Parts: sequence; C-alpha cells; structure tokens
Amino acid sequence: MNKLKEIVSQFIGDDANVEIKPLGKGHINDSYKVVSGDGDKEYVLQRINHHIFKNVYELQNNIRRVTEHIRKKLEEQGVADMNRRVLTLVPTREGALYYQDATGDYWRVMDFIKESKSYDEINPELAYRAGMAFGDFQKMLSDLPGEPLFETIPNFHNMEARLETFREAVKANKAGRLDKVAGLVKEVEDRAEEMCKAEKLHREGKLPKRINHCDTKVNNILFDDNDQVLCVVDLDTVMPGYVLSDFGDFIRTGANTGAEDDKNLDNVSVDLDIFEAYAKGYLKNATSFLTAVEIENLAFGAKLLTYMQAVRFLTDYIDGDTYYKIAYPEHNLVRTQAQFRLLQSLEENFGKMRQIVKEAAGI
Ligand code: GN1
Ligand code: MG
Repeated sequence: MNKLKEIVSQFIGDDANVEIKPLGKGHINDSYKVVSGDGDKEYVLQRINHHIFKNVYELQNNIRRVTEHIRKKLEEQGVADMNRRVLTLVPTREGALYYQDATGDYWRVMDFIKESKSYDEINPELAYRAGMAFGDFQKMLSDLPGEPLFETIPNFHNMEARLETFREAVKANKAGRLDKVAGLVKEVEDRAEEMCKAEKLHREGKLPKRINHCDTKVNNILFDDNDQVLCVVDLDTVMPGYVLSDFGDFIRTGANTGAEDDKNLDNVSVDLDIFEAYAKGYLKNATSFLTAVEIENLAFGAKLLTYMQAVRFLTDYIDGDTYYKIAYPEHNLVRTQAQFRLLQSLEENFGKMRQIVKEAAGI
C-alpha cells in the first residue's frame, strides 16, 4: 500500500492517513477508492492498462475533452450538483493528466462520485432511464469541437478486424486449447458474414460513425439514492463508432437474465421488457439525430455486440488468457458459452426486437 500512497501523493499531496481500498470489477484497469485522512475528500485511483491503451496521453486527453464538453453543456442547462453529473479528472501537482511511476505504470485520479451506485441487473424503469442517458450522452458529444477523438484502441468494435484476430489465434493455437473449442469456432464462422454487415454499410456510405461510448455496460451508469441517473462513467473507449454498437452493448449486459459469465446457461436469455424499455428511453433522446439505417439496425446491434464479445472471449481463451482478467482457469470459456447462449436467445427473438424498435421510433 505504501507504493499506492506515494502515487496518490503525486496528485493530492502527502497525507499520512489516506485510505486506499480496491474498487469495482473492471476486466482491464485496476481501480481503488481513496479517502483523504480527514475523511473530507474521496477519489478513484486507477492504474491504466497501457498494454491495452497504448497511448495514455491521447486517452487522457480524450477524457479531458469529453468531460469538459459535457460539463459546459450541463452548465448551460443550469443543471445542479455538477460534480456528481460528470466525471472530474484530478491533475497531478505538476498539472499533468496522469502520472507514470518508476516501474513504467500509468496512473490517474478522478473525483469519486458521492452517494452513487451501479447495477449489474436492472428493471425496466431503470433501463428506460439508462437509455435516455446514453442517448443524451451521444447527443451532447455530437458537436464536440476540434479534431476527431483519438481511437484509443484501433478497430475496437470493428467486427472484420476482430474476426481476423480470431482466425490468427485459431491458426496459432498458442495454448493448445483448440480441440476443446472446435464447436464454438464453427458457431463463430457460421455467422461471420452476417456480422460484418456494419462495416460493409459504412464502406457503402450508409452507416455513419459518431462519438460513441463503446463500453455501454449496464454498470457504467451511476444512479443516485432515488435511482435517478447521475452520470455515465468509464470513458476510456469514447471514440468514433456506430450507434448500433452502443445500443447493442447495453442490451448484451442489461437485458441478459443471467450473468455475462453465468455457468448455468439456463439462466441466460434476453429480457424483452428491458429491451423495450431501453429502446424507448434511447430513442426518446436519439431519434432526432439518427438516420433510418441506424434505427433499422439497432436490434441487429444487440446480436452483433453479443457475438463480438463471444469472439473476443473465445480469442482470449485460445490465446491462453492474455487480455481479460480471469478469476479461474476456464473463465474465458465460460464467458464465451454464456455469450453464445445469449446470442441464440437474441436470434430467436430478433423479429420481436425489430418490431419493438420500430414502435419505439414511431415508424
Ligand atoms: C472490458 O473492463 P471493462 O468491464 O470496462 C472491455 C469491454 C468489454 C467488457 C466485457 C477496453 O470492459 O470492451 O465489453 O470488458 N474493455 C476493453 O465485459 O476491452
Ligand atoms: Mg471499460
């Protein structure tokens, strides 16, 4: 912990009684909650995974631009309680947006959003509010001035690129696990063409890129004690992308009756009430700026992001677990199977989902 204290001091100065405890369950970065010795100030300290986010300056600069822009918008709207409505980066004492320690690790600090909570499972009412929040998030960022945002992970939600990486992993079979997953590899290949549709539409000029969150997991929305949305967090991957991918990732995580890594596949299926509520909330705020092609493909987005996540987990399993943090040896395989089960449920309900989106958009 002394090392962490020394790192925290780079941001907030020396504080012998500062308290630092592990926080959250992200798969990528390490997070800690920091409370000042006098108990007055609370922060989040994060070690940025720079094997994944290779350009830390650009990453932090994206977050600075995004949070400043949102803050300005909220101020214009006269929103109260600003510090709980948007993330605030805490610079180092030298004014930098991150600190690199002697071992080469990168660290950042943000204000902790007080009296907030997140959910891994929600109800339709909360899904509706989350939908409005993500719609609003995209809308607020639609006029971000200056250069396009930096792509913090190149080709992050590009299905063609993900499949290429997957096929390389299959070929290399680094961990010798291929025999075990032959059935899953076939499931991936059977759907590959359909799932590259977004990239194709983009090349044909039919599907635009907009500033997206790119990690719209249900637990990346913070709610207050009255279950009203406070703000959207985890801004590492905010970058240009397809809106159907932000829509889809919320459904993948928020409208799953089971867990992302459920061992009991009978728990896993799409909850259509949550799907409907989220679609209604999202389209309430987003219909004004979406094109017909984007709306038409939202339901497909749910299948795409679930498939993409299955491919990513399976790739990592085949590679020998080098990307995602795992809690036990077969974790990535369990995650892959659970995502495939959800995908099957989405496929079975696809017609209904498309109808729900149509109705929610009033078309
Ligand atoms: C990772 O660590 P977390 O939960 O923010 C991943 C997402 C995946 C998610 C799967 C940078 O997000 O893309 O959807 O795990 N983030 C990165 O749960 O790869
Ligand atoms: Mg994330």
